[in-house]
Amino acid sequence: MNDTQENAAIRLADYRAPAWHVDSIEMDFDLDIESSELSTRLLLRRDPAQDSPLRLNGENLELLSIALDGKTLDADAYRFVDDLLEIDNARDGSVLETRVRLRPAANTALEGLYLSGSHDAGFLLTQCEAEGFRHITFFPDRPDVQSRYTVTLRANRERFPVLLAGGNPDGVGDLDNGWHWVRFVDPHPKPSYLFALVAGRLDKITRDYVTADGRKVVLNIWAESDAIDRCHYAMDALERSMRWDERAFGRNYDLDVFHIVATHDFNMGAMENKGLNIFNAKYLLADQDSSTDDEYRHVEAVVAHEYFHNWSGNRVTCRDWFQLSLKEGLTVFREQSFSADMNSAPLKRIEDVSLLRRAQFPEDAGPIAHPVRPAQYSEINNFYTATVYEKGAELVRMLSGHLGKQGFRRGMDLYFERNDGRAATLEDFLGSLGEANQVDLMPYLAWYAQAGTPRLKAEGRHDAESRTYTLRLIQHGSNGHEEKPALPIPVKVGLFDRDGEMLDLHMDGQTSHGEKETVVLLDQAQASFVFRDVVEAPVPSLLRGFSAPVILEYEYAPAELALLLAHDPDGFNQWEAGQQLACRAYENLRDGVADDALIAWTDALALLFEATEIDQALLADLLTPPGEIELAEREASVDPQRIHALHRQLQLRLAERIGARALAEKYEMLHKCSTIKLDATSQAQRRLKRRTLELLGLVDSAETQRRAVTQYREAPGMTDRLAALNVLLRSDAPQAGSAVAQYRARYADNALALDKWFALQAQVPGDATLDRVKMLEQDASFTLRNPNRVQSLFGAFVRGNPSGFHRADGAGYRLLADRLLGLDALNPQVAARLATAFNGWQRLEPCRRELAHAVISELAGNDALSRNLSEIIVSMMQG
Ligand code: B3K
Ligand code: ZN
Repeated sequence: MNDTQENAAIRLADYRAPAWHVDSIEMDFDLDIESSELSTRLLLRRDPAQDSPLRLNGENLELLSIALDGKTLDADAYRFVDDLLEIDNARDGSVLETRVRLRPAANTALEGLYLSGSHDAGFLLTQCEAEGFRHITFFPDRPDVQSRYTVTLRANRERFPVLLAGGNPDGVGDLDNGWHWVRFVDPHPKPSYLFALVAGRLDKITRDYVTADGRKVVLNIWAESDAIDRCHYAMDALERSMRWDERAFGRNYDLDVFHIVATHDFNMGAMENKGLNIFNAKYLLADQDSSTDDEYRHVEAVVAHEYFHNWSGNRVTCRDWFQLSLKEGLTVFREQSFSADMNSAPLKRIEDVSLLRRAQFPEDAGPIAHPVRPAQYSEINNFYTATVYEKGAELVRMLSGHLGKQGFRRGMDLYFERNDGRAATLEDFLGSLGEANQVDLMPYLAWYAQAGTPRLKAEGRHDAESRTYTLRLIQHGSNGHEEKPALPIPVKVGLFDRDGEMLDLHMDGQTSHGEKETVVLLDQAQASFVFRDVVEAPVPSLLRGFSAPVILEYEYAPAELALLLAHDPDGFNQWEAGQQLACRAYENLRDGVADDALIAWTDALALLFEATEIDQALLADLLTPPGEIELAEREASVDPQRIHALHRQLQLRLAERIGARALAEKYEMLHKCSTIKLDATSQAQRRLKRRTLELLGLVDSAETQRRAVTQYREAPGMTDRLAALNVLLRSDAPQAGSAVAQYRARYADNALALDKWFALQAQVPGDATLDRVKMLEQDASFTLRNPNRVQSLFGAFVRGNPSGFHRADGAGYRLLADRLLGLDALNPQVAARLATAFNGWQRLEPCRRELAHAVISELAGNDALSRNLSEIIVSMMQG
């Protein structure tokens, strides 16, 4: 993102260490729904090397009183202007006391202290990352200021029986008038963004845990009473995560209690506040009647992610927000490694790479592209992106691959040891990893500094006489015209003979003689690598395991991809060959000049469909070609509706090739063993069953609709139920209406299940869906105030339904723009995230581009937009 509002931009290059630190902070809350009051006492420490006045951040705060070193300040001894409180005469060791009033019920932005749920039944909670703490009290709200927290919560006992904050419990007691108090002390100094409190009526489940180093910990998960029974899976996942981090990284938990709280009103997935994680209910609650298999896995992954932050983020935090990927990329990588260990590693890799291509590659190719470590921002909340998270995780994966498992562990041990209690930088990270292994990893910094997906061109040349195979690799940046420094790109390579056997690899100067797979490192613009004793021209399997986040360009013949699809023993690479072949098949259909790839792809999959030994979940993924968003990335002029039609045709050709009968038999076979169990085999069967039913629907509509009705009625769990409803909706089945109504009634009281109901309907392809979306907005349960609901209706429509959103008449763009305005007034973070759906508009075909441009320019001309939304819209106009 490139901000032209020069003065609003915050730059990495301008970083200065804090002039004032806060060694300890005491917070005393008097909590209530409409109005809460808070007294804060800061013990200040001055950096002797700097001479700036004391300046504290504060936003939307009503200052009730202020005193320095015990004396109330005169009005001319401080100034509160532009969200900064400047105080005269503070000195090293001064104590500043402020009292402020907060309005939680009126806080619709869900940042700072706010109310979740209704006035009468809801509870209070906080969200501080990135800069929410300044909405709670005056403070140097930046992650390199770390303090010891003592937090006392006071509230009416009946209305707020549960009072929680991060840290260890340090006393409770009764007060007058039916109020009570609870105190927490956190022994670990922390940045303000990790502060949290929760107050209200909540139930809990609890478990005792003993860490590998012998600490007794009480684990509590809290939720409203109607949801508490859906927290058991998360508790198991938490315990698995804690054990895994002890084993895999030697990291133990470090407080006496660990709380997780579920809320339905949350701007993102979850938050790793020290000792008091707060979760979007979507990533915590799970039960078989209302959660799909995918959702179970997401709960496990997010519970792990937030828990892992306790070390990668909390004990070692970020010096400034430019280093965000230091904690996020690293923690995503740690979560991915955990999930790969808990589930199937190749399937996890397929899921992660698909997400990268669907969410991060388009981001990197459009106007909001930014480096993993951005150089500047206007609103930091706009930088919690797929680039910082997912690409950031790929960079850590490359480093871990470079060092090997043990070397990476050695490096991580040194990183944690050296930086414990510090606010660190990416240089600190690369420095520790490198030093522990006596290698220089600093060249990888180039990856953190440049935006865009690099392209890697590969060419192979076989020389029969010398029996050598020369692989030439050439890298170039994403947009060609810009000169970018060369990146270190690790390329994992295997070679296949024409029978699909892997060759033993021999390279001069390499220790790994005779292995089937090796990693070559391209660390300059281009280089050649020579393999010896290669008798015939091999088929190279490149970038195995997706060893670097690049776009690979290699001129495979369709038959070569089919060979890899049939024989590659590595599940990820097998899938990848199929994806590349499917892209070529798609181009066959689009261009109408050849059908060699189409035939190769469908033939290879028809064979695999009959294979008995193949993993059923992998087969389901193999039978799924790249989605419409990925296909659009390959086009210079994008017509999303044409892409949708071709994508459908591609799958139709596959279904025809496999044949209605084979599909029906497989479906029946899988349907017979329907179960509610969650083990890997049962999940795999459901995944393949869903895919089979979808393909069958393309060749035998009426029969499939009948099957889907039965499946919907008899489904033992949500995975089957939702899959059936989806097929009914997408095939416009006569039975769809009653199934939709029945689902609505059945889950009237289950917000997360209703979210899926909105999303499924919003994602039905085609022009008619826009009117359906407008109708769904009228549903009694729809509200712009709840981020999950907004996401399930509008997010699903504008991001998950390209052919519905990109109507040729521009009505989708108009609808988005209108709702963005309403949403921005309530919740700027959610509005800004939704607005990124305009990404890629410059590559639309001319008519749609013109319509999108008109709508975006109109938004850009609106000077009432929040800083969040405005930054996104301004970037869209610039790209
Ligand atoms: N660290 C939080 C995200 C905070 C987003 C602030 N807008 C969750 C996570 O990545 O674990
Ligand atoms: Zn995170």
